Amino acid sequence: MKTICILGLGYIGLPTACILGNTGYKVFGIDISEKVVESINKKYIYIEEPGLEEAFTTAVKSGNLNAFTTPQEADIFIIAVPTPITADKKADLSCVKSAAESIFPVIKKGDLIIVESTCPPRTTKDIVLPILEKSGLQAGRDFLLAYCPERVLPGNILKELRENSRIVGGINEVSAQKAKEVYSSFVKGDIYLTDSITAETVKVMENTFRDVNIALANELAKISDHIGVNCWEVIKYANLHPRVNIHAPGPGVGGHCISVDPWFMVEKAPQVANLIRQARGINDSMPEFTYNMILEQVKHIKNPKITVLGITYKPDVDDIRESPALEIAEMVQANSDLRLAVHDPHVKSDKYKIHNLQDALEDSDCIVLLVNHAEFKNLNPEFISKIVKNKLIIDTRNILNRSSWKKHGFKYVLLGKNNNLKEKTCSLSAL
Ligand code: SAJ
Repeated sequence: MKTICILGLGYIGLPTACILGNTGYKVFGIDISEKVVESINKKYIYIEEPGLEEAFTTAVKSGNLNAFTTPQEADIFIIAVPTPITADKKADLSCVKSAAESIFPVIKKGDLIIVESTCPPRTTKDIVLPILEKSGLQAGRDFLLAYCPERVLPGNILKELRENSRIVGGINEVSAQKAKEVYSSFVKGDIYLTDSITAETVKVMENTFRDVNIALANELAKISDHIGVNCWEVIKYANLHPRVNIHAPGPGVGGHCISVDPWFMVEKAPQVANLIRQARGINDSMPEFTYNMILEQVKHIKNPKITVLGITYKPDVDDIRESPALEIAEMVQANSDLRLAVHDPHVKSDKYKIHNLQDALEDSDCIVLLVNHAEFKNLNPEFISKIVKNKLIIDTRNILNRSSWKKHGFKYVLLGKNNNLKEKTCSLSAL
């Protein structure tokens, strides 16, 4: 039985470890956090992700998944640690570097090392390779090295790990071929081989594509305010064109991927990466734009209670990393003229006070829907109208039924539409 060490047991490393443990590998899950390691060895799961609990239980019960705080000898090593950005928007590669540092003492001839963490192009060759060669072994000859980015969507990780196609970039051909064999054991999608620098650039550009397109939608939302159109209706109709796909505007772009990775391209060529930098700026401006919408709506109310619905970075997950919704909640909290109540059915937090829905809504002056969790699509305006103090709701995701909220006396305010404009367009669906 082949052995695999997976370094980093987070949102990518843990699901990958479970799948590999259930695919005939003996997996050593490595994490520097003792809490994480203890939790796995006690068979307790700490990440909310559809299908993960079952995959985890099967893997640990079979004895094929065990966790450690330091790397063990193995045939294959997968590095799946975070790559955040520093305050000056440069890639913080300290976790990748220390993961590589931690394995060079245990690697042996014939081992394969795969980097999965999203990295600025050239990281595998220029940073990871020299660290591993401190073992005295030569990369590409004594040990193999490849970059294979994860491309899975949080909230759908298990399914996408199995079904998505993969891009495997080797530092040489044999490295790419050997890495492909590992993924072939569980990936149903196609596996493409290339060099490590191309694979790194592909990964960063996928997320950059999203970021730039979301920025376009957010800019449209701001412009729509000036024109007096409903940007959601504009997007719906524009996207009927066979070659147009305007993304959805919102209160900002969050998560540890799309809001971070484009900076890796900027870092590589700051003189030319203008569009990418500008897109980041537009998306980063959305929390403040949304906060100003709230201030505008409550400016006549004394010490209003603001009910924030959702603080995760996107719907139906429990992840609050780089969350624009959380940033907005913090802006509200920092304003002593406002009172904040937060409800999020997915978040348990020691740091933030999370109310149940009823408490969050009671005596509220302004409800702000920031995350399109499935639960929020069924909010009952009739019931809510009886418990709030002031009937005002701001929908930043366009998921609520405007007419039913209006029917129950609410002022319904939508991001991306000039809400003060009384003029009615002749378009029926925009009314
Ligand atoms: N968002 C918008 N408008 C949109 C789409 C998204 O404002 O039209 C916002 C969301 O609200 C959220 C953020 O963007 O705050 C990111 O959400 P997401 O669901 O689009 O993506 P992530 O960050 O959860 O996962 C992305 C995925 N990349 C792409 O779709 C190109 C995923 O496949 C990657 O594996 C993941 O990044 C990663 O780990 O890099």
